[in-house]
Amino acid sequence: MTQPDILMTAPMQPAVIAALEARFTMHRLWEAPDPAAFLREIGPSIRGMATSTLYGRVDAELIGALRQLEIIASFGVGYDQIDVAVAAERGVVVTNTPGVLDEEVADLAVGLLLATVRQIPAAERYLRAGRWLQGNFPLSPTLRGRKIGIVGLGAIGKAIARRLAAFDVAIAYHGRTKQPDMPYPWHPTLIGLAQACDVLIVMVPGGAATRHLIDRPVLQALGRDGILINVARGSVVDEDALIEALRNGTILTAGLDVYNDEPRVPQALIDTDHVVLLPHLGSASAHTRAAMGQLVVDNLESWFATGQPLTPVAETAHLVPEA
Ligand code: NAP
Ligand code: 8YV
Repeated sequence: MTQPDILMTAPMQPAVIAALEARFTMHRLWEAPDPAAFLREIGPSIRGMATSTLYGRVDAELIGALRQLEIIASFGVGYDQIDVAVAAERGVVVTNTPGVLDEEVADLAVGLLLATVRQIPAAERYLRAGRWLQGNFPLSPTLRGRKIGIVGLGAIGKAIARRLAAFDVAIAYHGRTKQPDMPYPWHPTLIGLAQACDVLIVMVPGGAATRHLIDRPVLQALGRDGILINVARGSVVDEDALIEALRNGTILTAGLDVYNDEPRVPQALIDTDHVVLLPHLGSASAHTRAAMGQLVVDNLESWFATGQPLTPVAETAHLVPEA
């Protein structure tokens, strides 16, 4: 029996490539000297795609070039880089990697919060520069007595809230819908949450619906003692407004894992000593990245063996046949 043809858009871990090559005929788009010519040649035979945010947009043009495409298996839980509306219209199922990374990303978010409020990276730079010999590192702000607002109390937001319970801080959240089974106060508006809190942790999906949700008025509402932590997507925060707010003291500081134009980070942020900047590390442990890669493989295998994907995204779940 012939093996289905799979297109991998950008390099994944060697174990994922090996697992897919054992079961499928794999085509490597990133190695093609002329991707357009490559797609014209192999596009008509492609039935599955393995992709990730590393590749960039999976748009109407790419989906359109693959006339027999049945499934797009994406590495990562956020899939804002995929034009899911076009995929759904074409009857193409999209899968992501939820569940296997929640705890890892929540660990990172809490670590970033602590690093930011207690200025851990700056303190380490201070020691390494030999400055302790001249005197103690200045006293930092504190987490004590803070009210933490989680913007997007989904799978990862809840894992963050569970961890924060141990820090004896007040927790509230904003999302489009109230979650009655959650013990934390819900704020129907983001401005309301920002006014009530002095830390915002952003954990909503990216994409058009959440673009610049964190804007100038929200930062003003967060206030002079406010801390912004963003582990979601760069697009959710108006980066220019944030830089201005950090510069003029509208908010105290920020801890960021994600940016608008990764891997390019605005020089104004790099030059701001009191912010903590990470290079999109949320899920980036060997353990969790292996689990995410395995779920990409499992989704493709399951689809071609049984017609059932394991973790279809909501927008294409209706395309999955009844089991
Ligand atoms: P999830 O379970 O789908 O939760 C998303 C939450 O956001 C939901 O509670 C949802 O509540 C809320 N939400 C969605 N749209 C909203 C809007 N327009 N306004 C306000 N709230 C909104 O997703 P997750 O698994 O927790 O992941 C969240 C995101 O984190 C991912 O999509 C990804 O972009 C990002 N992420 C980043 C990293 C990293 O490495 N930095 C790693 C993993 C994930 P309602 O439906 O009630 O609004
Ligand atoms: C990954 C992520 O860094 O899952 C997500 O949405 O942002 C991260 O886990 C990313 O998907 C890797 O391509």
